[in-house]
Amino acid sequence: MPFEIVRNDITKMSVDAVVNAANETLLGGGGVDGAIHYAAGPELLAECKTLGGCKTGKAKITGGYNLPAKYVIHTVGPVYRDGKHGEKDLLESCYRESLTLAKENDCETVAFPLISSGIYGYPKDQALEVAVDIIRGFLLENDMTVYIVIFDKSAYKISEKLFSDIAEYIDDNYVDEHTDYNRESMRFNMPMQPAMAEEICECKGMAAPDDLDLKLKRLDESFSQMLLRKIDEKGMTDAECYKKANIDRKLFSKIRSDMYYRPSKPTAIAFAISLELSLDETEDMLRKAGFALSHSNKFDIIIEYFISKGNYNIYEINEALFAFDQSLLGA
Ligand code: AR6
Repeated sequence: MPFEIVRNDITKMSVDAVVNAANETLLGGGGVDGAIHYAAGPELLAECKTLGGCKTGKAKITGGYNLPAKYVIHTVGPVYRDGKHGEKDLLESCYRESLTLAKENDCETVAFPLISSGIYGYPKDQALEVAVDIIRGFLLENDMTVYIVIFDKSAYKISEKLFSDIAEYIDDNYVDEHTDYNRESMRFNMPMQPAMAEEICECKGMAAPDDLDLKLKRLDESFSQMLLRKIDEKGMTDAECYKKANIDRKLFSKIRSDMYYRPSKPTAIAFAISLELSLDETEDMLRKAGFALSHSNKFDIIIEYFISKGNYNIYEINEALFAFDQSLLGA
């Protein structure tokens, strides 16, 4: 998955580079900075001393020493005052500069903490929004796996309004398996097979009309075939589709070359989101992979919430899924 939000201690991440939320001296401090220096050992400080500090919004790279990561990218986030002192531009610059350094050093995997959102006081929901925006833009042009590492889940915040809207939607729609039985059994009913439908037409002395013919053929379509057809119909390129789906190129190639590929449910939904399918079309696509959306599952209700609102931003959907402790969309 090119972009992922994970709960972890960043010093434990086995990635090419971890990003450190440092200060302008680059000589260590509290928060994630202290944790990284502690885990990397004194050689990290020795190298940092040779760097001559770093300006706010900029980034510098060192070795990772005793960390599982090969490199540490030190960036200095802004101290948040009131949001009117260029804080957002500076924070955006931290992510951009860090990603550029990672790319220049051939990193394939990079892990970020939520820069400035601790001691420097940047509101967490806004800090997350900035991080996701810049990372998303970067991943449209570059192949890399980027993690946002959340240390303390209770401190993780999406916008209050979105959170309460989704919570309300879940409350309104969440039903236990029992009450949902009828609906579920209807959803899981097998679609009519082409031979069966043809037989019915024959019995009734009817010829199957052209559009029925087409529909019947589509019943036989595999997930992979439907995906490729939809990409064409939407006038998208393959790359546009898999990037928007937060799916990496390798997995997409596998699906493309294997007509019978069975994706996981989050992968199948990620493609439906990327293609901006309606709820019915999404159900159709899921069925091809052997899945359905259900009201006895929070994950499904959250997906339904976003599709029904016409919001197909997979990054926002993943932020919300993470906030509700659900698995994320993508590979
Ligand atoms: N792994 C992942 N995230 C962490 C970890 C960890 N081990 N520890 C803390 N966080 P902060 P800032 C989260 O305060 O706001 C230092 O003294 C934390 O919950 O580390 O940019 C520097 O030297 C928060 O969400 O960085 C500077 O003086 C996020 O990391 C100053 O703090 C950033 O919190 C920088 O402040």
